[in-house]
Amino acid sequence: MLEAFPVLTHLYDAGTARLEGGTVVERRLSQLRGCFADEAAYEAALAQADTLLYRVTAIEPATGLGDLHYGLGVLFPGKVGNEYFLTKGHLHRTREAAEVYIGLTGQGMMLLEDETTGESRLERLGEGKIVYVPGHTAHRTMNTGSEPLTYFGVYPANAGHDYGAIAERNFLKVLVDENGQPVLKDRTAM
Ligand code: PAN
Ligand code: ZN
Repeated sequence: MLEAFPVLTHLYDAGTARLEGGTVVERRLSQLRGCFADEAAYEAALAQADTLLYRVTAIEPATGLGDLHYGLGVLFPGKVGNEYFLTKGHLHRTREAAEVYIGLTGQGMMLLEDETTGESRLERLGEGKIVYVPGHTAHRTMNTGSEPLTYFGVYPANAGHDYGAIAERNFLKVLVDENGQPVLKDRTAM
């Protein structure tokens, strides 16, 4: 029946990366305390301004088995010290839940960390790039360019977001700008 069929089409504004009809979450610098490795640079940046780092518009059409949720993200360019602006990062509450990211505009990278082995992987994310995030993998996005990085993510409706586990120990690696190039370092070496 037509009225029971959750066909949803969305207007997506490439300029503002807003998705009509979604739930909008905005994250400012003050909400990312503990995420950046250089704490002094973080406090200095925050004293200047509580900058908007990113915005995600999530669409959750249904919550049954097999349903999908999706979101449009925009992560603005900038750095704290020499560390690129980044998302909080999370594991899915349902650890098996994977996700597909599709890069729409801008230049960035995704840091993937296997929860079981602690192994890290860095994948490019930007216009024309698709990144598959397997289950049991913490994921964080960084903007390494000078334009907003916009991307679209699709995940199972039962995925859920677990921020606590990664916030407690943080990602093992940090992506920094060294002479204009993104370089992945051990957090302990910072
Ligand atoms: C994305 C993320 C988005 C923002 O839609 O939610 O990039 O990152 P944080 O959620 O870590 O703040 C996603 O991975 N959803 O599952
Ligand atoms: Zn996710």
